Amino acid sequence: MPSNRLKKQDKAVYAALQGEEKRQRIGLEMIASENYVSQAVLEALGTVFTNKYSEGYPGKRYYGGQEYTDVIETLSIERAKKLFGAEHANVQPLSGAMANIAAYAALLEPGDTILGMDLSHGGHLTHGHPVTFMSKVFRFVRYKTEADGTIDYRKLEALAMKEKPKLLLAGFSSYTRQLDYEKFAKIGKKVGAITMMDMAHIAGLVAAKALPSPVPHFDVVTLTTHKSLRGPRGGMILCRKPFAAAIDKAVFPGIQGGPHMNIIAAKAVAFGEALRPEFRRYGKQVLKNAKALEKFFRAKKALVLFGGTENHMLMLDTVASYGLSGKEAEARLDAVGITVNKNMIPDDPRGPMDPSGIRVGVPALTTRGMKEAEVKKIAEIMQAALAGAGSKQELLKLQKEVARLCKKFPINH
Ligand code: DSN
Repeated sequence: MPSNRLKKQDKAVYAALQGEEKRQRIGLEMIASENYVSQAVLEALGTVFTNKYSEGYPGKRYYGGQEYTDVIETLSIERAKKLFGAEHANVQPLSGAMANIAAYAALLEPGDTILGMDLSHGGHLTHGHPVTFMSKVFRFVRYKTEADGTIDYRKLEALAMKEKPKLLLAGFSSYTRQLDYEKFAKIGKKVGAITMMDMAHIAGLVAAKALPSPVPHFDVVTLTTHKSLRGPRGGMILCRKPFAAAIDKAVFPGIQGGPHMNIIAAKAVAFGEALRPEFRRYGKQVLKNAKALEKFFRAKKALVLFGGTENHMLMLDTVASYGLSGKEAEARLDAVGITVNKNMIPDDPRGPMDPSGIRVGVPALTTRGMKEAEVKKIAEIMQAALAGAGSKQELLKLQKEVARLCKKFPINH
């Protein structure tokens, strides 16, 4: 809860904070990349570590007064390595985008080729979308998914043989199937490419051992700490030892300045939580909840993309399923207190601001303690909102059901 000091000193900020706190409390968060951090993580974020400049790394800083920041960053690194069985961890990236950019900077020269997944097929902006600055620095080539939602690894291999990428990139922000890590590693080896996986979305599921880990298969693995991993907003890079020095140098001084030590403290707390047995149960439940969602929408004959889900999220073609654009579907669900995001579907004929689908995820619902029965109930509400006429009265009735469910499953971990 916000402190009294903020309430007295800055009413405008306090009012917005209260509004957001309430929005999160009385609504269902189904944006696949969002979650609720624990009270302990929140506390670590709001600490005096934010006052400190700590350019450099533990034991090698450019400013004095680092006895406690060194403890925090070392703890965060050691916990991260233990959690993912990694040889090296850099916990300073401020976000997933910065982690990816730093990895490119460490591994490549300008003009080098990166082979990554197409955005509309589940990839990510930072994997080479033409609107990004990185696309001006490196030559990105994109692979796509097949009509059944899988990746054809023979085609991927042929593309890699033709394009000779220096970096073969796996990972996604809206792809719902499991990648074959061994095949990526084999193709990388065959064409002499460094292999990198961006596991931002599934990092928590990997930490919980609910999904296989890409860490043993890839040279470099980037991630964000705030999605399924349920930590503070930020990024991280894991890598094999031979890449460690280049990665550290690329993060600082290559790309970033002073690390945000309060966030690194919160990362340490979150990794500590993820090392506990409860987190394993959480990860398994996330997968079960996503499957329950898929089962429901399949039974309703909605068009579930990529052939279903093997992780924490689902992609629905809302134009084909409900005659609603992604933007319209997002607005309908917003009106009943369910937050999702509109999303491009493979080779979407519509634009990114009003695409053909929505992406729906269950990590935040699962943090509230919801299981398959509640997910089914939520899916029924979603179905009623999307398939109904969308009248104000109808949506208000559904919103009340959402509020009741939220009350029964408060955010209190
Ligand atoms: N914006 C994130 C997501 O929603 O997946 C990816 O960076």
